[in-house]
Amino acid sequence: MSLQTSLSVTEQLHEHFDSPAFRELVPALAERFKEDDYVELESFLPPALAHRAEQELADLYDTRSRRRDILVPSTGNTPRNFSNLDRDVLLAGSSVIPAVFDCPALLKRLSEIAGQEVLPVPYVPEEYISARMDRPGDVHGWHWDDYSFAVVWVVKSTPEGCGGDVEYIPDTFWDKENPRLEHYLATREIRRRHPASGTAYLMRTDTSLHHVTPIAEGVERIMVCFSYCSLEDLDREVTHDTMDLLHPNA
Ligand SMILES: O=C(O)CCC(=O)C(=O)O
Ligand SMILES: [Fe+2]
Repeated sequence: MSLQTSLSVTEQLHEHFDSPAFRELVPALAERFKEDDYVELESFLPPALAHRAEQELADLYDTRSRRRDILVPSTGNTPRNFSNLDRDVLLAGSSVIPAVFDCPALLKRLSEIAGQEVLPVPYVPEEYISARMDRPGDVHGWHWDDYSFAVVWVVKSTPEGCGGDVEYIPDTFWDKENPRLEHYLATREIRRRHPASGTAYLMRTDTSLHHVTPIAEGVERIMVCFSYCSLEDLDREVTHDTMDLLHPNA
């Protein structure tokens, strides 16, 4: 038996995120994150674990996913059109995704990159979720997240030019009563990114207005979103309107 297969998922993740190769990337990522409120972590998971998680997700999308086609009032009635998996389904059906969320070495690296403590969110249904866009026009409309940070692992990306782009506007403020999207979209520079399959990105999600652009026919995009908070988040009142609409069974 190879060393790799004899290690548990937790141990493999620890080894990966604590490896010299991963740690060496951190200073440059931290610099970039300070600048952009966004950084990409290429080949986020070790290949064997990525492959395992992909297979688990494929099974879960076959059997446990729910189609969502809604407008979210608190983000200015922007659309969500995709299928998704909630946290409890991922907990029961994936040996990898829950372990990624909890991995102490990952939290340490994320904290170094963010320049502050990055912690698991205190609201269990929001810990990790997955969404798959697979119908023409499927879109994850403009919004902010409830907590400060998200790591979005793009399990499967779209070809360039077929939609599925991440666009964001940093340094924006979410007023749930009056989100003023038109104001931000009309007056601010929109930054566009296209994270490749297997890449994860860390974003400052409470102050970045962000969305995923509508996909073209015949393409598919699958992601897993891990949510993290700051120490400051723990002291403020956080509501979860969007989560409650998108994951009503969680
Ligand atoms: O799919 C993405 O890249 C973004 C997902 C997202 O913003 C979210 O789930 O809150
Ligand atoms: Fe988001």
